[in-house]
Amino acid sequence: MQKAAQDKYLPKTNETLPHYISEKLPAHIQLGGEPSNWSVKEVGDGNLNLVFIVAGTEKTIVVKQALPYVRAAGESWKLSTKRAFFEYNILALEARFAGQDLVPEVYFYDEEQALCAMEYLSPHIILRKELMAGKQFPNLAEDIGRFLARSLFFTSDLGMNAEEKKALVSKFVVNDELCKITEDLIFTEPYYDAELNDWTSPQLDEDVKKVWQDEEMIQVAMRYKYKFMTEAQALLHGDLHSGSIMVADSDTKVIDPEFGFMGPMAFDIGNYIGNLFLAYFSRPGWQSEEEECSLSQNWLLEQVSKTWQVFVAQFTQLWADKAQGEAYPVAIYQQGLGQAALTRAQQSFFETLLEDTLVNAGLEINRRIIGFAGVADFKEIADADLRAECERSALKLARELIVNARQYEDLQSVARYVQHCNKS
Ligand code: SR1
Ligand code: MG
Repeated sequence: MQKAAQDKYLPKTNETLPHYISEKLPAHIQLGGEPSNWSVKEVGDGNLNLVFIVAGTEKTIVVKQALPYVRAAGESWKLSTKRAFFEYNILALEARFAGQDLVPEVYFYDEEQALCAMEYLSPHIILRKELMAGKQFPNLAEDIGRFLARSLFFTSDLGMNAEEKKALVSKFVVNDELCKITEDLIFTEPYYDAELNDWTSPQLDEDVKKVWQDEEMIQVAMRYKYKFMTEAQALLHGDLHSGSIMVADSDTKVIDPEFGFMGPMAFDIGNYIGNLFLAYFSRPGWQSEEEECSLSQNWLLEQVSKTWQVFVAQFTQLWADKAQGEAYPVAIYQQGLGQAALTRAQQSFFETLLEDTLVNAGLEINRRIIGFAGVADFKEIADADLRAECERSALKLARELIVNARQYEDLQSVARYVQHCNKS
């Protein structure tokens, strides 16, 4: 049977959205007033989608719709609208495993329209914007550490039985288009003269050429691209940068998991930490007063180590209390070799994870400075010489993290190197 014309995918507009929503919203979500009087604003400033804020007299909601192309690049860069399916399904899994308090509530999903209606987060603001304004959040490390520990543990072979875990692998392996974007933009393009690359030129021209000739660093980048493509360890958010997190004074919400799939845990952790380092190196562009600038940088460094500490502590606790996967079987450890052997196995697990996290953080820094999709932390520093100076220090750290990750036993020693990059 032919689909009714009104069911076919069509990008929504401020005019068409109210009527559509009024028909779709579940009965317990009432915006109040007549749909024709609802206020609708399209506020999407990300790279991919339409995002509307719809307000009635009683309630406000957010509606996110995938476009059939990359918004930031224009209609010539085609992208299927399938990503709304991944976003909807991953939000549900994150609510189940990480906790509903850490992600927005979803009201409905329309597969045909590639659209999700969800909670309007207020007074939350995008974390990146708040970090650029020099703001600090007392619960941030605790919340993101918990998000990472729970979402990664419960969807791995430690916290989930093999059958359910393999079903997740097969459900999300088809997020191939967005994975390909990550494979190209993070792991490949920054390492050669790719058309979409976009750095502060001419100030960084020589620095970027050096990157393209740096075989030692590029070989590691290629090794981690392969890991990204082949290691289905746990369900990733897939794009956990500071633009995918919204914060209020003491509340944190992780949004936008459309890049999610079953991949290496260190990718999510490294992505987040890499963005804290980007914020760190951008500070001189936002705070010219030295003391204020270094206070804010110190807070960012504390966030890096605290997030990792919370992650490790909570993941270890879950491993003790909730292990039900096939990996590191209970029969071998709790009933066999004993607790000391399990502790040694965990130490080695976290050592590898820290190394991989640092490499991924370095790769994230490089891509945001050399590649397509730079970050506002740097892009919005108007003085290009100052911006390039900040970016050069970040590139120095990125190289160190990628090439020498194994030499760092903890994030405190990484912090000392960061401070050294800042001064040189
Ligand atoms: C074409 S999409 C560019 C970037 O935006 C998203 O937020 C991801 O970070 C992606 O790499
Ligand atoms: Mg996004």
